[in-house]
This record gives sequence, structure tokens and C-alpha cells, in this order.
Amino acid sequence: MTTTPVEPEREEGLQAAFDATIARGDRVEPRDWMPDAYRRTLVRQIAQHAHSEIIGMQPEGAWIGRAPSLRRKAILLAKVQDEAGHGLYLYSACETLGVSRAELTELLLAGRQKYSSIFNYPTPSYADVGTIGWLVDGAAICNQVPLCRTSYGPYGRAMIRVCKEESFHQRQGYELLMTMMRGTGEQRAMVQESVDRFWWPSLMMFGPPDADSPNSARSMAWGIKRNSNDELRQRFVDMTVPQAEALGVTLPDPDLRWNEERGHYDFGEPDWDELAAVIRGDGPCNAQRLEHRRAAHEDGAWVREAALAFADRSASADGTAPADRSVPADRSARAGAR
Ligand code: BYC
Repeated sequence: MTTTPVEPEREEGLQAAFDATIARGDRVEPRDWMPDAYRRTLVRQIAQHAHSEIIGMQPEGAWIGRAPSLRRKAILLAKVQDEAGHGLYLYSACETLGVSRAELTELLLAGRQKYSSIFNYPTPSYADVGTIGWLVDGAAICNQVPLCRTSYGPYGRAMIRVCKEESFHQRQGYELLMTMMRGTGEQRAMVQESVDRFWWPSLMMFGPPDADSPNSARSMAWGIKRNSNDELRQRFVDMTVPQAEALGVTLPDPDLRWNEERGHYDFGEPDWDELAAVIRGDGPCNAQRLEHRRAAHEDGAWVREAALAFADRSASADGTAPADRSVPADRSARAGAR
């Protein structure tokens, strides 16, 4: 559903109405006219977000079969299942922009859409389950709470539920780490080692520094993003340092200290070359994550075929049209592919 070409004068009026909606801080809804670039930006960000939720099931999912107790296994299963749900809300939000989940999945598998850098790091230790909950879900909350007020209605509404669940995820991670920190010296060392590996990649989740963020200015002018990458990164550091102190772990940054004048923690510079490499596809687990996603997609082909066959059969029984599986010709452009 790209914007249908309209007369220049009419387009001016539509653009003015759109600008006024953004200026008032109101929501843009699927039925409203919107500039193509706004639509493409939303599809790019929401699709990337949805893919992150689904690929993000892998690093923690690897521990479901090896969780140390039935209770921990049940918690982890529920958490990973929640991430699948988040992916589905987000793919649905994206579909309101005229692009199907099947098209977005194809673009992900073809390497033409991205997912969050953080999920390209390995999880060799059980403590990583707690650290992902605490730091990765913690960073996700900082990033996503402002997105509840994003200018596009379906995205903002999806975020409200996602954020409630992410808060619970963060607490379960923190509780797991707290339990390990009250355990043996070996368990405390496992937590510290895991935090040492995940700290910097968590800071990178917020994206490149503002000066090197090509999309931020326009996304903020459109009210898609409400805060810059650096603002949210700072908010995350300020929130996390006292939590690390309560937990009894050291954050691996010699430059981390309270700055009385700024009223914030100062912190060191993440390795931006590393972020660029991971985004490019050269992170420790990029190939493995995509391969796993591709295999899961192929394994699920029979389920999709069965669902479509059932929908067709039900439609012919009650005389309605069969399920629409057409793929529009201009899908790459609409789907915000790179
Ligand atoms: N990783 O101009 P910029 C979760 C890309 S999952 C990869 O600043 P923007 C969870 C960026 O896309 C939560 N790519 O971009 C799940 C752009 O490239 P393109 C995931 C990144 O969009 C399971 C280029 O770099 N959260 O919580 O203004 C278990 C330049 O960047 C990254 C979201 O998806 C990165 N870290 O800002 C546990 C949040 N950073 O697209 C937990 C929604 C940047 O132009 N997304 N890039 O080719 C956003 O808020 C924004 O898209 C970002 C980037 C802040 C990430």
C-alpha cells in the first residue's frame, strides 16, 4: 500500500495535514495519508525490531534444555515464548503499512534487513541468561518506553504491551543473577565473567553515536524516535550502575564515574568499529543465527501450507474468496529493503 499518486495541490494539503498531526503530537494511523519516506522508515525500523525479537530467542533458547532446575526451565521457556509474541505484534504492526510478514522474513533471510547486533554474541555460560535479562532487556526497556509514544499508532500500541513484558524479563534476569551472587565463589565468578562480555555490546544496542546516526534527525522530526541514541545510552548507564552496585558486580569500564556537574555517570567509548563489523554481518554468531532462522523457516513450511490449505477449504465451503498469497511487484521498495 504505497501512497497512491495524487495531484500536486492535493498532495500539498495531505502533507500539511500530516505535518499538523506530527506537530500536535497526535498519532498517524494506517488509514491516514503519509509520505512514502515516513512509511519506509517505519517499515525499516519495525521490521528490524520484529526480526530482533525472533532472532533474539536463539541465544537464551539454547539454555532451555540445560536450565539447572524445573523452575528455571519454566521461567526461561515463558520468557523466550514472550519474545516470539513480541515479534508477532511487531510483524502485525508492520503489516498495517502494506507489507506482509512473509515478505519481511524473505528480506531478513536474504540479508537485506537487519536485526539487533546484540544477538550475534554467544551465550556459553548459564549466567548469560541472567545477564541478557538484566542488561539486554534493560537496554531494550530504555529504548522502547519512549517508543510507546511514537507517532505511528500501531507501533506505539504494540510497544505498551512489549514494555510491560520486558520489565518482567529484566527482573527475572536480575533475580537470577542475585541468586547466583549469593551462591558459591564459582557462581559469582560466572556472573562477573558474563557481565564483562555483555556490558559493551549492550551499550551498542542503542546504535552509533548521534553524530554518526544517519536516520536519527529525520526519525525524531517525524516523532518516530523520541530520544537520540546517545540520550538513551546515557539513561541506561545511569539506571544500571546502582543496580550493578547492589548486585556486587563490577562494570568493565575504568572511565565510569559519577559526574556531579552533569548529574550523570561519565563512561568510556564503546568500540564503534566492533559495532560496524557486527552490523555488517561479521560478528561472532551472525552466520549461525541466520542459518538457524533459515532452517526453522524451512521446517515450518508444512505448517504454513496446511494453514493456507485449511483457509482455502473453509473459504470455498462458505463461498468467500480464497486466502490472498499474492506478492506485490514493488515489494522490496515498500518493505524498506537495503
Ligand atoms: N544493531 O541511523 P541509526 C529485545 C543500524 S529486541 C543492528 O542510528 P536508527 C529482545 C540502523 O538500523 C529489541 N543495526 O538508525 C529480544 C541503521 O541501518 P539501516 C530490539 C543497528 O534506526 C529477545 C544504521 O545502523 N530493539 O529487546 O535511527 C531477547 C545507522 O543507525 C544497530 C529495537 O529494534 C544495532 N544495535 O536507530 C531479549 C528497537 N544500531 O537500517 C531482548 C527499535 C543501529 O539504515 N529500533 N543499527 O540500514 C530503534 O530504536 C532504532 O532502530 C535504533 C537505531 C536505535 C536501533
